[in-house]
Amino acid sequence: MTYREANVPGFGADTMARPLTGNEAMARGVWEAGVKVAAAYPGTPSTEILESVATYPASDITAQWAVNEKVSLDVAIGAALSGVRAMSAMKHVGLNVASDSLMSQTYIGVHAGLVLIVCDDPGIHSSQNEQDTRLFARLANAPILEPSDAQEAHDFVKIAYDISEEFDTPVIVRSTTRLSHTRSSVTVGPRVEVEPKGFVGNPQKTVSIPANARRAHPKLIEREEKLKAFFAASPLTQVDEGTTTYGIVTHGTPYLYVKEVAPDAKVLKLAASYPLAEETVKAFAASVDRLLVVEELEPVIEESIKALGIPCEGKVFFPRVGELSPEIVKAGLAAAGLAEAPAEPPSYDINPVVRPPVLCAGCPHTASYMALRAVDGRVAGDIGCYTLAAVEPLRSIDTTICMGASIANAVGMAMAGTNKEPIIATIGDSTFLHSGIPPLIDAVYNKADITVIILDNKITAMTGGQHHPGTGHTLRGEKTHQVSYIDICKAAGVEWVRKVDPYDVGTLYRTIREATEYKGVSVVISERPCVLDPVRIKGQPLKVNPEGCVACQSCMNLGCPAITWSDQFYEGHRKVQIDAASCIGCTLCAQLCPSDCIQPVNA
Ligand SMILES: Cc1ncc(C[n+]2csc(CCOP(=O)(O)OP(=O)(O)O)c2C)c(N)n1
Repeated sequence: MTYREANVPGFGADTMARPLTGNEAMARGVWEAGVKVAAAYPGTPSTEILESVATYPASDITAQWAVNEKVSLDVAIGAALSGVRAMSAMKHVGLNVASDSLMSQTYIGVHAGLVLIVCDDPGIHSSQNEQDTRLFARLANAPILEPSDAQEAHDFVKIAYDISEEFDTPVIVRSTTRLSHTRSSVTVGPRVEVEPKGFVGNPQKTVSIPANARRAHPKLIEREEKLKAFFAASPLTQVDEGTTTYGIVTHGTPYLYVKEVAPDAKVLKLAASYPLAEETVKAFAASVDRLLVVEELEPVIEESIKALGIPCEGKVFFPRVGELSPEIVKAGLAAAGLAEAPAEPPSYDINPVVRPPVLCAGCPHTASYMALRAVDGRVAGDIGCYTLAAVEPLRSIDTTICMGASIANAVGMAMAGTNKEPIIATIGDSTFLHSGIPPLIDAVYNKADITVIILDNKITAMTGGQHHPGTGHTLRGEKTHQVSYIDICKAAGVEWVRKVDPYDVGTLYRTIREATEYKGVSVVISERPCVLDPVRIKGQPLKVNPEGCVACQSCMNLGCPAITWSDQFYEGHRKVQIDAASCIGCTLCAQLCPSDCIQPVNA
């Protein structure tokens, strides 16, 4: 029996079905739950959650980009403690940034409902790792709900608010790339207005000093036990009857794969890997001859079941890395002797041409990295579109760890002394505001000899073009204060700071060279809007005059997708041509061309 069949309150008034992605469905659930304050920092696959929330009226719900995930969660915490339902959304690695707040918030509890929507990325489609948020939930003692499809994504968000308020805890709703970005039919309902409760002054509860935290910790453990009992009794924890020769415990999207490849199996679908519905698991294990666990990424459920003294098999048959799929689940069941070995993987008769990711035609980051190649120093990189400069042909980044790491990495390199100088950190505008300012202060404070290049393309491009405090616009498009990077740098104590237009190649090269010659912290702000956001830029395209081209490949070094090889040759080498449809007329190639054979199409 599902929670819907059990008529869990809130699901009687279903009105309309519509095709929604998991992210849109969760946003709808947030709005329906009467949430008043929503904040997030973008990150694939979670970005569209807040963007979808912002499609609901501002009079119902505040939707705002925060400068980073910790700020987003802190905003939501402040709102919840002030008595209104609140939401904070982020990708899995965003929770690393927000975790400091979460670890204490679980001690403090909430006043009105507080839900974190965290989207994992099994398979690393667009991330720097594939950490499993369920481990964070266990570490923070925060219950985690794991929907399987868009309908559950919508429903579980609403249920999460009830759990949050009943048990006085923040609740995590965990999605994954597959769920966040898959569209399916979702029955939605109306918004429930929740009366604001106001802030209740209670420092013993809300001020996390040692005396209060000591009292709170045992309560946290008690709450864990109560939540175990809640999930054991709740129709959220679902048993699908089937053959009892073996039973499968599963969760989230893997539930769908299990149902597809083992339709006759007895299945226990956990709505929460943590806290474990222990009594249900015990009864389920006793009802089958053999117990298997099918879970994506870490053996969270498997280890919890084994800790109860119940034998089960999981990661011995199913991989601990990457995304699961029906084929992988079937292969695991076959390895366990419970299914026929799968045939060859299905062929879809598609042989896509391998197309490595590249910076867009006219991307302003391109010239900055060309200039860095010329300097030939040690480059600590960061995360954003510009990370693509790590690969050929730009190939000018030595390290990339996580958002905001570049400047302090460069400080460490300067302290250690590297076999290559100068030492340069490159960082995007959104990333600088996210977590680049404290390390810049640190660099000046500790007298590091580094150059920082702030790649200001006036948008968070990597995740699809979101506003941030450097764009001067809010998520809902209202004008707001626009921060000045020069002022921030000066306030941090940087004495050498210049702004340069990366389309002016000569000045860019000279400025970067001068910056690297300065002793101390120098900052170059390479400023030019992204060619895609907030407006798509399309200038007059350029063309190559084939007579003049000497096949020197200078323009090819840009890695511009508009420049390709032509059929003509010069002394045995291929000449180049420009695709007018892709070219945006940035003129970078024309500036690099030593034979002056690149001109506007209409020249
Ligand atoms: C902690 C964390 N949050 C979010 C992301 C997703 N993400 C990667 S880079 C980036 C920002 C990129 O914007 P910017 O620094 O302006 O560079 P651009 O892509 O515009 O060149 C985001 C949001 C992440 N990888 N890690």
